[in-house]
Amino acid sequence: MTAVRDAVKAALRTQTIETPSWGYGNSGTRFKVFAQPGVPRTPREKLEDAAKVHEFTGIAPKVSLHIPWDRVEDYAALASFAEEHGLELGAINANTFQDDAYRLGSVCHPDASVRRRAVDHLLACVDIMDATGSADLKLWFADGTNYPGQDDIPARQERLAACLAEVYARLGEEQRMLLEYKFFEPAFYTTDVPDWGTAYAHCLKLGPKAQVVVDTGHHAPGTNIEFIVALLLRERKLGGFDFNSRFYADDDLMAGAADPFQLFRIMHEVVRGGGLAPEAGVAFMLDQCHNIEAKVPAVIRSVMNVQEATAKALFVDAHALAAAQRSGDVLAANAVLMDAFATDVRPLLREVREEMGLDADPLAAYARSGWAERAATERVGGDQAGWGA
Ligand code: PSV
Ligand code: MN
Repeated sequence: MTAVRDAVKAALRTQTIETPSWGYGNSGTRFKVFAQPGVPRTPREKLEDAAKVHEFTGIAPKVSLHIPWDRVEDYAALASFAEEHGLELGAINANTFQDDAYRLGSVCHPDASVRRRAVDHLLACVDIMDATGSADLKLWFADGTNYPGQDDIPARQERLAACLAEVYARLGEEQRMLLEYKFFEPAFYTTDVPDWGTAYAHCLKLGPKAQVVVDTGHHAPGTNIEFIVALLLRERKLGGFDFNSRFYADDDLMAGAADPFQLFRIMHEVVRGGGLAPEAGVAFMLDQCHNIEAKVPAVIRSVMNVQEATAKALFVDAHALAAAQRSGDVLAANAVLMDAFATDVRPLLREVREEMGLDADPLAAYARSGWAERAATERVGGDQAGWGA
């Protein structure tokens, strides 16, 4: 048992989780954005908050940026600021969904001048990656149609392919394009990248530097996400995750809050498919918004939830599982998974943290640190980051 525990601990030490800059800003629904005291006003202040998540969890050294929400004059200076805070800048998320020009779409828009504007933005994001040292360009498109007949479905796919190809050609040796899918919203009749199959087909045509992102909140109810993960890993096309929880739609709640068993099943496929090893290149990102709860502790909780699901997945007895599967023993095979899921990994994770020189309880340590109070006192005036706040 000690050998198993040691192996689990060693594997856990290789995992890092990337947190989203937008998770630290104010957010809400179309009904209301609730501002919170101490919320960052600038990309640097978002990084200061992210640094706290890393300080207390020890496994969140990367931060995804969103452009233009995190626009700054000097991106290299922002990267240095991140480094001074023990962080690295992670994926650059493009935004081709908030300009008036994008009413009918961006890279799939019928008007070539709008597509040009969108591609220019994506190319500018690659310039930013060059300056920050970020390896990943993360693309999610709000493109689609609301009414039958509104536009030509295959023509939109052609436009998408051409725009992606232009951006792909601009990527450097070590850079990747991560294409995200989402089954609906904001378009309701057709969505141009609605599912993993569409994203996969485009990535396959583009080449090895294009991979698919699985946002756990972007599926119809009942979709077997772990199957998608297993398949993409097998095809070496799983670029990463946007973890979050959903009850109904793209809820963006804390990862592991709604359905920790699903998160465990996903992490089991990751472990089974070799996706935990850093060389597999799977980016474990969060894509969340904390509308009613305090943001930094919510991100800490989410990181811990992903880590717990990973630890449980690492406790799956692979030999016993393979033996049960080979002999067709359905109940035994299922029991192997359920035993791992039922393992209380919290004592082990406390040990891992202490071995890393951290407090065993990240949330209590954060609360004691006084950071929330300090931010609320010092971050007064100016415009808080977020939508509409
Ligand atoms: C919109 O659905 C979204 O949540 C996508 O998942 C992106 O990853 C994220 O926003 C940031 O653009
Ligand atoms: Mn996402």
